[in-house]
Amino acid sequence: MSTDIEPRPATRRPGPPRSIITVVRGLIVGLLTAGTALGVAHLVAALINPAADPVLAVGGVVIDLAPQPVKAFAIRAFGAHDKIVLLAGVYSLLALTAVVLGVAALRRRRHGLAGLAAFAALGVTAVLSRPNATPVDILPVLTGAVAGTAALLVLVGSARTLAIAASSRPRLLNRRQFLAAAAGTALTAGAAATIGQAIGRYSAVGERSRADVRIPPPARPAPPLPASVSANVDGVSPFLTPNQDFYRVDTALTVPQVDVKTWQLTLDGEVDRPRSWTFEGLLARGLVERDITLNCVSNEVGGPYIGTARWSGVLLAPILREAGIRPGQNQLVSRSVEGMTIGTPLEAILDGRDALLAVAMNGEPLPLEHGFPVRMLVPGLYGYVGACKWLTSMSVSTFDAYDAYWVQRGWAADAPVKTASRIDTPKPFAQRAAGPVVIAGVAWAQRRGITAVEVQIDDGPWRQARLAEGPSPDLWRQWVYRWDAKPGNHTLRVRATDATGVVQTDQRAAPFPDGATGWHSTTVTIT
Ligand SMILES: Nc1nc2c(c(=O)[nH]1)N[C@H]1C(S)=C(S)[C@@H](COP(=O)(O)O)O[C@H]1N2
Ligand SMILES: [Mo]
Repeated sequence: MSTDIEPRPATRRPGPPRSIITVVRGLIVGLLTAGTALGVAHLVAALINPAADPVLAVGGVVIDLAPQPVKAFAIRAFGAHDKIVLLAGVYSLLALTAVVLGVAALRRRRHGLAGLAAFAALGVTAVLSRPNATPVDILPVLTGAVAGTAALLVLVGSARTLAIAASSRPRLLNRRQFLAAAAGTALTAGAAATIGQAIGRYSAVGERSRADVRIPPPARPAPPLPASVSANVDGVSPFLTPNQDFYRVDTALTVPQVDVKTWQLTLDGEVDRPRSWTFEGLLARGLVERDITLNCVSNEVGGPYIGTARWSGVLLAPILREAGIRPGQNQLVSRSVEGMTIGTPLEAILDGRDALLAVAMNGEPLPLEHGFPVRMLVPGLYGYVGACKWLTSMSVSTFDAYDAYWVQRGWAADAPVKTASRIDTPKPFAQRAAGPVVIAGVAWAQRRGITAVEVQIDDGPWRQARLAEGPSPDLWRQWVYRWDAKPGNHTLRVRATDATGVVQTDQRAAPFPDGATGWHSTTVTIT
């Protein structure tokens, strides 16, 4: 029994029970060991390749492996914060395991070391499994593991000294030793992480490159938007979505930092004349400017993942034609710098719509989050089949020959935007005074265009809403309905009709696998 080996000294001052001390100490040992390992790994990753940070790599693996319902839940529940939530989850799990290992390490050093080795193995596997990984990417994990081992030995060593000495030496001194070791390790971990962050910010090549980029004025500017595209109703999404409000959906845990000086776009696969462009070379083709509404297949009925911007870019169809598409091909596979693949039906690009290699959004170079320096944009298709951000290569092939990222995960290979409408105002559960109440929102059916929007109050008849102007079928349309509201709780519903005459279906469908359907409704209280 341990009490035989380490008898409690009679002089021991009353204090917390031994088991609690062990747990607290184990907690400190575990967290500081993990902190040192991750801090050093972060620093080394910042120096060689930010994407080789093991936490980011594990997070990336989680994103890629997460089953569809989990992803859908994350997008629904956390929206644009899904990545922060994911990283917080990874860190919490790591911290929890680290604490358990820390307590174990206090008993047996080799349990702690084995735990560290297991984490290093996990880190190496995750890092090497990332797209575009190279062997040097394991350096952050390896140096992190070495630093973690050193921290563990120092901390366990001092903790050991403390435990052995507990019976014979003054407690205070030994606790001091432990605290000194802990403080030293904490400082090392904190310094490594902070320097890593600073280097990361300093080497934000994408930010600097974007600041230097000059986008020439479009050779074919978009006609000015008439004021009548706006229904002039407070609470309706602005017709053009400001860049900082534009929704963001992607799998990138850190925003890719691309330097236009080294960036290249290649076109290959089943074409007669493969070729590549520098950024300047691409711009030299001349820019067109277009107002286009983009939305995400993951958008729920009534959801926020839609926006409209004035884009400028190079027309994609002529580029493909010049390259000479071989017979029998039906897919263009786009690849981004961080390894995303997006498959677009060639037909959609070549049928006369303005598919773009976009370089500017609302008069600025593309924001980093939206794909700087170049992204694809295909009007009428959901983003996951037509809007590859941080584009770096395009390859002509067939849908039989290659499944792109989302198709590998069960999403539809071809995904034209479905006709939909949304009530922007009143907000759900709003309270309004009886009398005139303005109901308004947006409707969209890119490529076809919206020709009617109707509103239904409770189970009453469908009434025509007034449509604001719709200059192009590739744009959403604002609508307004003036309602003479009577007191009570009411349900408001909206449905749209597209230019093919098809009325938006009331059949509820989830976003998976090719876009949500159903009527958006909202409940309000009239007093
Ligand atoms: N490289 C890359 N491009 C991507 C994605 C991604 O995850 N990675 N997501 C796609 C999806 S699902 C959508 S809806 C649009 C969103 O574009 P936005 O973030 O600029 O709004 O980008 C598309 N392009
Ligand atoms: Mo999307």
